[in-house]
Amino acid sequence: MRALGIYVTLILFMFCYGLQKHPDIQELLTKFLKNKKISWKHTKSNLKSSKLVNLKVDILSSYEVKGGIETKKKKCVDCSEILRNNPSRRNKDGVYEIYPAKSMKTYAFCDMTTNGGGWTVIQNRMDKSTDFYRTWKEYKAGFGSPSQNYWIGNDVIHLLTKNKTQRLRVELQRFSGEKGYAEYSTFAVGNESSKYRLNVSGYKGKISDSLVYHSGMKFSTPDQDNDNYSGGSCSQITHGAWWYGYCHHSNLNGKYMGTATNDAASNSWFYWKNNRESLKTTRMMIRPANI
Ligand SMILES: [Ca+2]
Repeated sequence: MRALGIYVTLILFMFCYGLQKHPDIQELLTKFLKNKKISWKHTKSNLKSSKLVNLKVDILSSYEVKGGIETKKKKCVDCSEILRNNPSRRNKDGVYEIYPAKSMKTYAFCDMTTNGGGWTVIQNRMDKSTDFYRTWKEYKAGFGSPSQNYWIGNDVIHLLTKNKTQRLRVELQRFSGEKGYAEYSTFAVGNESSKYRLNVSGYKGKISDSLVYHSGMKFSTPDQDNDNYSGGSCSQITHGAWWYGYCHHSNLNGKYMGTATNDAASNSWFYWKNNRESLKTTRMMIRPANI
């Protein structure tokens, strides 16, 4: 609850007999401020005019009112809901609190700018300070820092994509500085029992599609091989965690090389330049399709 101390002096013309508090003031102010808690006191009254013949007196009264405006913080499911409930957040990118489920609070980076904003960032990489070669449990729960390098967590991604059709936007930057993006009209990840199976389709963008190949695949980590390659673990071979098939067309959780190294283990998006060049920055973010 955010309490806002306020001081309001109301000047009211009243029609009454003698010096007394107006009985309806508290009710009026409560309604006006939509408050639950208000304290008020009558500070002064001055005689303005009188008609003694009719025993009627006009009083100019002042009231000092102190109250807290009670703003019950809404628990927003994702960044699009934050923006819908608070349009002043537009163009204010940053880390916000979200509630993918009623009892589950987490922090996400919200892109409140791109194409109208409201994007919940689920993956972000900008340097090599965070290791992305991690276990199933770590990918399940998420890791890193939302304002820097992070994976929001497979459970969160599942919760955010299970009820509403979500759009996915992938934004990439090469070490040369060149930028590009891909968008998908449908993106969903199943629950843990499905091994976080990916469902993605509807590509459009500037960097060619390198993800639809992975649709229908299960998620794999170094300690869980759920890929289609019987000769080994794609996750271990290509140093990442992804929806590997036989093995990958994209590997955004692969190794951050620090230079444009062409390597199967690098964090790459193959069909952009037809190579496995390590990328300088990568971002995956989702937003409901119907906004
Ligand atoms: Ca395998």
